[in-house]
Amino acid sequence: MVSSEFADRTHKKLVLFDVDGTLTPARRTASPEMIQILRDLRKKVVIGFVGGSDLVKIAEQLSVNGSNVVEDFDYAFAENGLTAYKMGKPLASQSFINYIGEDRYKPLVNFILHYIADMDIPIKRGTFVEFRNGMINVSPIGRNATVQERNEFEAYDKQHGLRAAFVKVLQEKYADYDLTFSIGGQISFDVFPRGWDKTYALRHVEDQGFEEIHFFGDKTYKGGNDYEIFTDPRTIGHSVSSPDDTIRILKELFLDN
Ligand code: M1P
Repeated sequence: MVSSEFADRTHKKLVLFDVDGTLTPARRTASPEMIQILRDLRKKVVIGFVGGSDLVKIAEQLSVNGSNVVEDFDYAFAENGLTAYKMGKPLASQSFINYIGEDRYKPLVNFILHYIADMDIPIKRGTFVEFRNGMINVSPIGRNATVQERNEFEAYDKQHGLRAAFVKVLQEKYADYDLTFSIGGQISFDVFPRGWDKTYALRHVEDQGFEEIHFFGDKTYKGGNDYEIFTDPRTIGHSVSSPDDTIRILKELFLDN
């Protein structure tokens, strides 16, 4: 049985969304049309987001006039679900540092910083390693890059494969750490224990009695950070090319009938 908290919905279905490239353009805010579609959708089904970023950044993208994003969605999953809320209330979570331990983390981060220091790329900014609850995020240009600098780095990386080469080195050197390295965005990659990809969020919802769990994402190809949850047997996956494509499919499946 689906929780009585959701008794007002017409369908006992859960619809989960990736954020960047699915609900919003990369690292940008959601359009007024998308916000309206989500409000309409929430009257019919239970909705949630599953983002790789931390909650502060997702809130910047999805909050409307300072609204509380963990209340605008029934489920809010940041950092792949390592930070999780249901109806505005926090759910239990684990942390990357507890899992990996200080003794193993230190050599890993030292190696990453040395590697970035030795990278010869057109420009560097700041915040090369972002330490989050459920993962670390590693960026050769640095997370302080502007939107234009991000776009330029992304294009440069497409040509030179910098992140892919970096990840390969880390996979080999730290094979015994059992980590996943996921290139989900424009300027960085995420590092987290194996299994802590977006399917992690499903453990919060799989026993909640939903008839169907839908997932919408743009990086659904192998190696993309939506791949595991998109292909998971517990979800019905939808691969989208942009937020407009998400709107189109939502209308077709849930709203235009
Ligand atoms: O949501 C996808 C990714 O978005 C950001 O990536 P980037 O800054 O490289 O564009 C990061 O928050 C990353 O953790 C996340 O997976």
